Amino acid sequence: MPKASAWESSSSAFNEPRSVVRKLLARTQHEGVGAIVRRSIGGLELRHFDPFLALDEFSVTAPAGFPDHPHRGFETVTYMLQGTVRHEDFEGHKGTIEAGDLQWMTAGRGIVHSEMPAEEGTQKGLQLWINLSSKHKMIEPRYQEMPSNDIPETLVDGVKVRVIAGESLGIKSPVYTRTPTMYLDFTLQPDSHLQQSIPNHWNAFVYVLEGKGVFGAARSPPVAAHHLLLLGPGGDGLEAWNRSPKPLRFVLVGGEPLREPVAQLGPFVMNTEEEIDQTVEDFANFRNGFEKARHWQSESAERFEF
Ligand code: FJE
Ligand code: FE
Repeated sequence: MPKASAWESSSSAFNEPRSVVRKLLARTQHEGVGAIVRRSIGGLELRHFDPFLALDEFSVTAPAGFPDHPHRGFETVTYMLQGTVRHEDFEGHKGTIEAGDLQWMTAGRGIVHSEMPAEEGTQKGLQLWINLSSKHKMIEPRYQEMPSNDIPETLVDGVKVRVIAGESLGIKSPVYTRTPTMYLDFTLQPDSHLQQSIPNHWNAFVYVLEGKGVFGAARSPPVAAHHLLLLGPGGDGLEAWNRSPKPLRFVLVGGEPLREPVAQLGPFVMNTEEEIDQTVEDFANFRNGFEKARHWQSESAERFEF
């Protein structure tokens, strides 16, 4: 038997690589209160990418942040890159999300919470919004939280992966994805190459965090940080190369499309306009999951009096 070559041993088998069908630069915009986000999914250029509703690369420096606000009908996945965010919700669930940590929040029928910087300096991270199917929009809220040390990680032939959701290079995340989702954080050293399988029929994208990478086809031009790449529907895997002298870091995210109508009003995402009207009414009247919003405000709101 010949010795496995570098890329064979760092690969996961697939038949046909997917190609990049669209490239989008995420420009900065203001969100929350004084916070800055690079929004790639969820903006005017790309409204949704089923089942994904939004992808924000956020940057917050106190006193900016995301003070008390509601969510209904989807999940927010917060993955910290730098610094610390403090969160608290109307049920008394609170804590900090530090660099490398993950918070997978299923808002379901309703959450009201705040997400604020917890340190000096700039806090950075990614927040992904994943839609829930009509069957699951009104489920009880729940959290899955993983401190950095608990996120499965491995290094094979210059390719490091942190498995936020799904499976890669022989390791698996314990996170339960109500909407079937994969979420992988890759760092490729110079001259390394990756092959990662992606389920057929799933929508999938790459978001580049650092460095420059070649994705999809070996002859395509390198792509720099803050770009979103949509992968085509054909094929069952991603091929990526780092031919630059610096590390390349990107996330690969995929999900099974829900193929349902989306009605959105800010942080409320339902299937129909009637359900959105009902949600606005529920929130205003503290009903159907928003009961605890009546007498709650976050400690940060008390401190800063927004
Ligand atoms: C917001 C609804 C929201 N991007 N990235 C409306 F939920 C939000 C919001 C966020 C957010 C929070 C974090 Cl920690 C990271 C985010 C939007 O809280 F800004 C508006 N306008
Ligand atoms: Fe939020």
